[in-house]
Amino acid sequence: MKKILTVKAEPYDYEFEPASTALMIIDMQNDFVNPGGFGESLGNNVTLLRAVINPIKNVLAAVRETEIKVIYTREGHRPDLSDCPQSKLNRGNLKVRIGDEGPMGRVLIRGEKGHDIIDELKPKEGEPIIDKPGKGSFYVTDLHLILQNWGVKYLVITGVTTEVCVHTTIREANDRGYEGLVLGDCVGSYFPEFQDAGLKMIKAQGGIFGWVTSSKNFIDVIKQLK
Ligand code: C5J
Repeated sequence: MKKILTVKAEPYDYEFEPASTALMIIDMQNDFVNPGGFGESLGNNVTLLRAVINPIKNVLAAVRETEIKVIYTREGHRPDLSDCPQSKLNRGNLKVRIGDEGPMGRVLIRGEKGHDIIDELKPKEGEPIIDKPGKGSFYVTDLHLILQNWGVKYLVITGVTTEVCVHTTIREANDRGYEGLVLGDCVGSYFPEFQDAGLKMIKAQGGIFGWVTSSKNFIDVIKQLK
């Protein structure tokens, strides 16, 4: 028999089947979250993003005790930049551009320290990493294929940044028929006003893109699975 759990969420309770659920951890990379990375070189304060590390760590620990799957993403490019559109390279007329040498190696380049997942949230064996060249996790990746092969319908979404890669991903997921739940304290933005608006936009109009809740609400419910 199917086991269905219910989490208090907005705009209304979120029902999900743990066996068909995956936790997504989006772009928790040194380049976005740590000082000296791409995010900071754009003039951002990384402290706001670092606030999500502990809540995600707690969710990850709880999820790893259950049958819920875990999947990571990283934004970045091939060393020869052949998968990076010229528009993305040029945008912003920046001092430090994608592919340039930085304190953590070449910025947003696969294989470099800056591109990798932060030490606090390293994936375990069996938790795939999707390398994506864009903001959306589905765009030119095998994410959809993996989720379909796993039989996943419910996506619990965490990571950075709220209004960019998290938003693009939940919109893409929504169009593909997934039921997305964003854990509000596990997604972060460099801009408090975008964090606020970003979460409101997801749950507006009856959950136009999905649901929003807290890590505590989610953990309290999945504890029942132990
Ligand atoms: C950005 C992301 N903000 N992971 N990437 O460029 O949200």
